[in-house]
Amino acid sequence: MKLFIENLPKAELHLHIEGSFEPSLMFKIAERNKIEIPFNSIEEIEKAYNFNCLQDFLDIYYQSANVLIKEQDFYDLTYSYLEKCAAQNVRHTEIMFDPQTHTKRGVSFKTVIDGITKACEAAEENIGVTSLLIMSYLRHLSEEDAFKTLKESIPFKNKITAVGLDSSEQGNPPSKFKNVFEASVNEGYIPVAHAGEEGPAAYVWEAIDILGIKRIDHGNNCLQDESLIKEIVKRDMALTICPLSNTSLHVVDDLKNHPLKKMLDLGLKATINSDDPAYFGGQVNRNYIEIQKALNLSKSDLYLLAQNSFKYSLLNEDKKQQYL
Ligand code: ES4
Ligand code: ZN
Repeated sequence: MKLFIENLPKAELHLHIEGSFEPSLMFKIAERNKIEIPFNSIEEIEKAYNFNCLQDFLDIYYQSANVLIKEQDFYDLTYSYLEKCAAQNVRHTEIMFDPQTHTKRGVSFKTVIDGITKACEAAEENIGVTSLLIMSYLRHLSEEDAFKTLKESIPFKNKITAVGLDSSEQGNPPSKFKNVFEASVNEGYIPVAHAGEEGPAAYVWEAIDILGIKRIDHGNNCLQDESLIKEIVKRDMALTICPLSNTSLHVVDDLKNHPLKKMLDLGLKATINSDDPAYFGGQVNRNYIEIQKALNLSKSDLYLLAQNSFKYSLLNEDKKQQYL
């Protein structure tokens, strides 16, 4: 099974580039930028990666991003992730980035996007991994702040395919971002959002009905509402499921109780992703391997999940056909 998974061509549809920041690279970049980090060793960092909930994780995730200052830092971060894609037979990836995490600290939007896009272009050329970008708004900040980010993105519009919504879900419903999503769609960005990770099914409804999202990040809690499940199936929307993220953040108590198989049985279009691989104990292939073991998935389940990853990518139809 392990070999079957490793050889399976796949796409990754839910990945935060800041969450791919491995401790070894963090030390290297902190040193060259002469920034103090509150850890003395990789072991100390790994020990700190023990989370009770989403917020616990986010606190450390934003702190780690503080060492990213220069275009080269964003380049190295992104290229190092794309090399891991190539090694895992991940042929295509849709990378989320959080501009506000960096612009809030005085790093310019241009520095962030130039570093990331140059790495994506080089990786496509050198190792054949294709990618596109999803600019994610931080939902714990105001809609006005998201509007500022939208405005900053306009000169780089041709490098960005979609907008997303991430960070602390509870208390920050999709409806808070109604206007900025509408404006983003008017600029040509495809809307997606994290919904139903820690938040209720009602937030998934809002993301669909109010933000008009085309794909649901996580979406686990849609299972609490039968009419919602029906609607998602009817609209043929995919869920980007992240098994090791779910157990790390206690969204699911044990992989053996993960609802993935149930989702497939209900006709929901699930995909397997790593979310924040440097923090949650595994890249995409590890997510496939662990969930296969826990739920005793068959080869045809795995093949379907990998097929879904291409079918529900945001690539235009022509490009998508090359993978299907
Ligand atoms: C995230 Cl797992 C998760 N959920 C919400 N926001 C995020 N940002 C990075 N990882
Ligand atoms: Zn996520």
